[in-house]
Amino acid sequence: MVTKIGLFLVMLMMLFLSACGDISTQLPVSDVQDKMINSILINSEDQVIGEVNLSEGTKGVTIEIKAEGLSPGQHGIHIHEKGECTAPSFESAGGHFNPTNKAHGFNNLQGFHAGDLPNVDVGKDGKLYVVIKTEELTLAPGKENSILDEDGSALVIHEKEDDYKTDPSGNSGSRIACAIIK
Ligand SMILES: [Cu+2]
Ligand SMILES: [Zn+2]
Repeated sequence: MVTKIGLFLVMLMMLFLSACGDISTQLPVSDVQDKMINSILINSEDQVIGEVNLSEGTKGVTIEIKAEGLSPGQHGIHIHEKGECTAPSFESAGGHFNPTNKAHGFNNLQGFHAGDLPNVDVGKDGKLYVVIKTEELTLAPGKENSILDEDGSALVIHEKEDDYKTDPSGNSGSRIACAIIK
């Protein structure tokens, strides 16, 4: 509410100022729509194995992942709470991003974490290309569900598939790849 009123006041001010002809007549465009995050994905040996691109539109955040050198099959992936990817364990990224204090998993009655994402399927060639959309997250700073909070966040790929119900991490095994989101 406060931010809405604040935004309204800023817009009024912009209108007033542009009416004076002192500044550009171009109206301010929301930076949320334009924000794009590009990050490298590293494995537990600290080697670059791909990239992660995030953008935000009117319907939430789009996460694009390109990677290679992964083991074929289903893998759990999540947004974790801290923007730190220290190999080999990636424990530095903390737990799942969970601003609403829920339990883990889409099939958990007390769930789910805002950072929970659907499993991804790595091909027999070890390659992954996937685009995931989520309305649970935002890149807009200052919001409770912003993954661009003070310490950033991280996208983590796990060894095994997420069972969507075991708290706190879906029994998805160790962390095998990590990308900083800052
Ligand atoms: Cu995870
Ligand atoms: Zn979770």
